[in-house]
Amino acid sequence: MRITRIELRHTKMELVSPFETSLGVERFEEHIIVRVDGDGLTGWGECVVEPTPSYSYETLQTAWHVLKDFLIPGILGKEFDCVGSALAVNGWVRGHRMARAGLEAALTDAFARAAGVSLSAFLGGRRTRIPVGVSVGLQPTTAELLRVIAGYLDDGYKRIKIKIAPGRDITLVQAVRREFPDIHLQVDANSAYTLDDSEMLRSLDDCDLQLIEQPLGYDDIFDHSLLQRQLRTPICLDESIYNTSDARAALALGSCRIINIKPGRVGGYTESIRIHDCCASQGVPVWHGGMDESGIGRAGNVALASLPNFSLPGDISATKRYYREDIVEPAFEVDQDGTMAVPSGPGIGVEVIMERLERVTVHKDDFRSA
Ligand code: OSB
Ligand code: MG
Repeated sequence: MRITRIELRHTKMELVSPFETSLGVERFEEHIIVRVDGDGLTGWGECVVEPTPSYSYETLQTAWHVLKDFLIPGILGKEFDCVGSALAVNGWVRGHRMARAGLEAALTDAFARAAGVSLSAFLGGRRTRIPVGVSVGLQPTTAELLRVIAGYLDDGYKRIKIKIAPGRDITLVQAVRREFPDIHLQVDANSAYTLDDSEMLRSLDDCDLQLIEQPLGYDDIFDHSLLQRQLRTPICLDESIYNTSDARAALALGSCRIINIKPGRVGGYTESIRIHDCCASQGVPVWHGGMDESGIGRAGNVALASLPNFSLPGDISATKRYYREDIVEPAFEVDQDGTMAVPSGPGIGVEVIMERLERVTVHKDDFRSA
């Protein structure tokens, strides 16, 4: 495939309700939508950067810069026989994983379409439906949290993750457990604690949680190993796993027993699959995290999560949990059994509605080969 045109769009979409975590409150999602054209085909990808360097050190501006000035010039106008050969050209770029993942996603969609297969099949996925869960932000009151969770259980979700933060942790979890004794429940701290909080974290052991996600430092592996020794509940790492080497270190040290994989965080599908395979070889389950993607990123997540070792439900929820109107059709839905269908059409398998994409575009830039 010869890459003839690449387009970047800074998009801004309003969430149906504000999403609060230990990192702050979000009312809008601003991402970069990447479009790659070649051989008469179009591929789409979503770069899950945020405007501020909070969850990740990358920002919308750094990703735009790295894409525009390095990654796009590396491949524009060139001919590639597979995704890997296009990635290899930009292999010298260190870090900036979200920027790289957005471009890899668009290229992979284009190559899957060229092969006439779904992205799921192209990546090695086998399942036609995947188990999904929902990530519930911090709420103004405990009563509101219980009400929101009840609504999601009605929607069919079988696994609930709640965000916790210092002062808004054990009492919340106990209240949720009292109200819903049997649900699969997990918590996500987004790095809000230190080893000084071990006592509170140990008290979570009595709440029958599936896992505690990223309790300590966003780039820590060692302290998590000390904490995991004190806990019966599995720790799951999100922020501190950037690549397969980190995953191997974390598993060897006993820093976690489960890993959350997000292609944006680790630099794309290829690295995600390496981590998936590494965990599978050690009997460690993984699950697919989320970054409040639009339907373009969500379609990619669903396809990746159809690989066999994504055995725990992902943070891949129905479109209506995030947006009143998405930029793709059809909308993603969750069934009463807590599963979501994996699109089977070519590539990402959903249609990008250009008029809606245009409406959420704040700024765009377009790069063409001579
Ligand atoms: O830590 O998993 C996280 C959203 C943005 C950044 C980090 C996280 C999240 C979520 C939402 O938890 C997951 C989703 O439903 O997309
Ligand atoms: Mg997380």
